[in-house]
Amino acid sequence: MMNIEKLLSCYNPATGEIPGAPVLKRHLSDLKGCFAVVEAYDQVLTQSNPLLYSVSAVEPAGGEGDLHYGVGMIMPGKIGDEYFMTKGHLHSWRPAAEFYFGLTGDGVMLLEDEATGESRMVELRPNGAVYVPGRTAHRTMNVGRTPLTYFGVYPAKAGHDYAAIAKNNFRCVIIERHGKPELVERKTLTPAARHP
Ligand code: S6P
Ligand code: ZN
Repeated sequence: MMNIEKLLSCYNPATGEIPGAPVLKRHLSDLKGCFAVVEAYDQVLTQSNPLLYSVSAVEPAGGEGDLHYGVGMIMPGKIGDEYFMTKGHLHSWRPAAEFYFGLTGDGVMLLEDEATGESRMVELRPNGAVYVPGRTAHRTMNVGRTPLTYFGVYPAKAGHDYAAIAKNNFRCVIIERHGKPELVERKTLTPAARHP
């Protein structure tokens, strides 16, 4: 049996912090190529490099049937009409699914089937659980005005594959239209449509 430190960890749902767990922080400069409107991205970056999100990860064991979890916090904000978001990834071990549980704030997840490109926007809210199937790229956005925190549980051997996203990005983009998040195809974002 594992020792008690590995069996129990306590997370702060307001900040996403987990005492003793490593924290990964990503700033705007770490998300080059993620936002659809490059001019808006570059313009903000010339003035500041805000923290977009942080993730604290707990990895009690790395065996075949083990699980890991991460608690993420995404700050509120936008680049043009696009919300602050995560880089997004596929799992290196493609069959690995994942559960996300909303803790605080208002979020959405963009899910994209790797084989078909089929995309869905799913709400991530307190008391809501989002199932991310295997072979599905996932990216999370804060669509509210307060920090979004969430809890994600995934197989220990899932891993992160960022390369596929860096190459092709997601097929769709989630932007704010009339005060609400909307899923649109990236290719429809002509310069005119980008700045209504
Ligand atoms: C891991 C899980 C999350 C993300 C986190 C940050 O499988 O999906 O813990 O790592 O939401 O996203 P990203 O795309 O920067 O890893
Ligand atoms: Zn994941």
